[in-house]
Amino acid sequence: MKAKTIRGDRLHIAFFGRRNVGKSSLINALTDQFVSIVSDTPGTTTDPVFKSMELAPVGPVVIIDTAGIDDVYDSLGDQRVKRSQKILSKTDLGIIVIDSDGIAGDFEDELIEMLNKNGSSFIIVLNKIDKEMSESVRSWLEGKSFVRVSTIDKIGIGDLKKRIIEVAPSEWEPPFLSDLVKPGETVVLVTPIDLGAPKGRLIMPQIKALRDILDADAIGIICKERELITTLETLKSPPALLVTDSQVFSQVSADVPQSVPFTSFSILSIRQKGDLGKMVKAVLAVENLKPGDRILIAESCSHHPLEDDIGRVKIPRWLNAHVGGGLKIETVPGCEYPEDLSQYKLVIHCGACTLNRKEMLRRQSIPEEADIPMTNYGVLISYLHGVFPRALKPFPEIYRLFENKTERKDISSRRKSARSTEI
Ligand SMILES: Nc1nc2c(ncn2[C@@H]2O[C@H](COP(=O)(O)OP(=O)(O)OP(=O)(O)O)[C@@H](O)[C@H]2O)c(=O)[nH]1
Ligand code: SF4
Ligand SMILES: [Mg+2]
Repeated sequence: MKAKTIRGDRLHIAFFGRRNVGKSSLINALTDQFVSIVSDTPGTTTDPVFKSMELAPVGPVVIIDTAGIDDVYDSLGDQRVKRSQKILSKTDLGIIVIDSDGIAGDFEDELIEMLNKNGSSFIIVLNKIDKEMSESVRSWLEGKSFVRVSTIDKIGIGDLKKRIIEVAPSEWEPPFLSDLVKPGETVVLVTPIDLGAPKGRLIMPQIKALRDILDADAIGIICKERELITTLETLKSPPALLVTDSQVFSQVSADVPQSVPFTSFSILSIRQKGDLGKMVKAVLAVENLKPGDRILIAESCSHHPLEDDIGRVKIPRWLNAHVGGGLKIETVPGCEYPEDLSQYKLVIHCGACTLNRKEMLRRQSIPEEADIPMTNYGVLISYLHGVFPRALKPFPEIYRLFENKTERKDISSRRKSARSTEI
């Protein structure tokens, strides 16, 4: 199958199948929302239904429900067939739904052929597993891989989400920031040029931000933290968004009016690569840490550590200062975690700039399955530097969960109480 380019910023997931197999029921169960009307009358969905949404942990998607097609309507002249076929060309990922006690055969084979021709990935879903399987369905499924669900008994919905992440085209990722600004708006980027900055170039998240600003037909202004106040003073109106390097969070948050939405490159980065909401919830585990607890810092590449390396020096120093010292912090570079994660009280993941979203979501699911909280550099630094939850304001769905949390005191005021730092 040839790889295809993803339409826009959202993964388009379309549900196909015969009438009454439970396409609309499956969409409602998967999204945990009422998207489409369900009824036992075959042919209930007559026109395609589009719903843009955030499907955790998959990311921003467009869910498309289609009219069921089968023998009754299966003539090429029928408008339903034409409309459903049109959807095929918009599909990044097709979900072919069949029902356990129904029939499956040529129609489903044709769907697979058309999706393949279109370069779209697909998943076969066997719905209504609470009912006995018919012979037609059993023989059609032979040798095929499929996900078993019952929307009535709410079985298999989690398995389908996992499969969607596995099968989603690997080049698919949500935007870095282009969805946060409108054409003509201004974005200010704050990038310190310190000893840690590479000579003569910008780093990947800064380049991505600049490119996304251009893609959004917005205006990008870039400055160091020392020039920020002057930069803001030269603007006729406040910027629509300000993005800073998280290492100067405290200073920048003091210089920027509360009304300006502001976040960091590393938070934008992890929003693009992983499930930001979960990373944010997990950061609250910091409050339960005690001296002696083991912490794992997971870096997804083995870069050459700098003198004042963020993962090996700065984060351990800030975290120990917050807890009162004595944490046992280990750093693991590369793609795999240590075998036994249960010994750790918290996993802190790097910005994942070398990973694609699929791989990052996989890495996020491993500590989650072991019930170990996992947060990330950008989220943790915002928490430790007193800009939590302010740095989440550009993402209203996540901010709302934490807006009643008061801003934490700046880390510098806590340092005095820090005991010895063990790295
Ligand atoms: N037993 C059982 N019934 C289900 C299940 N899922 C859906 N149904 C029932 O199947 C019927 C059809 O469901 P819909 O979701 O409307 O099916 P559809 O494929 O969208 O149908 P059309 O829009 O007509 O093509 C409804 O009566 C649902 O309650 C299931 O898992 N088990
Ligand atoms: S953020 Fe992670 S993947 Fe990117 S350079 Fe740092 S350690 Fe490597
Ligand atoms: Mg329907």
